[in-house]
Amino acid sequence: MTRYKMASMVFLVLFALALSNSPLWAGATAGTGQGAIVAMPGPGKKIPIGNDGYIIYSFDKKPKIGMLIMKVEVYTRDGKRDTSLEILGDAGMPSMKGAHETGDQPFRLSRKGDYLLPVNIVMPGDWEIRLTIRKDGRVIFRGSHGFDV
Ligand SMILES: [Cu+2]
Repeated sequence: MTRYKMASMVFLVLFALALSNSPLWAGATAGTGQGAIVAMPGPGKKIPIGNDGYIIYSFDKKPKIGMLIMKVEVYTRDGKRDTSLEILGDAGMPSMKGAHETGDQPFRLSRKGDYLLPVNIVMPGDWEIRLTIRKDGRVIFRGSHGFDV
C-alpha cells in the first residue's frame, strides 16, 4: 500500500468517526436507535422511559383554542413518584413547520410533584407536543403526542 493510500484511509476513518458523533448525524438518524422519538400512546397510559420507570401524561381539558396545561407524572419502576428528572416540551403544528414552534420549554414541578407545561393553542388544526426527558443531564426519553384541535 502506498503512503498516499494509507493516509487517505486514515482520513476516511477519522471522518466517519467525526460524523457519527455530530449532532447533524444524530438528527439524520432520528427514528432509529437510542435517539428515537416514540409516538406516545394517549393520555392516561403508562409509558416506559428506558429502564428508569414510566410516565403518565394528561391535559387539564380536551384540547381547544386557548391555554392548555399538559401534566406529566413520573414514577419509578416500583411506582413511587420521581421528581428528579428534567422534562422539556416543544409544541407546534407539523403542517406549519416554523410557524408556532415554541422550542424546548421546561415543565415546572408543582407542589404535588406533577410536571406542568402551559401550551398556547393559537389555531385549529394538527398539533404536536414533543417531550424530552433528561436524567442527570442525559436524555433518557423522547416522545411525541399528536392531536387535532
Ligand atoms: Cu398554524
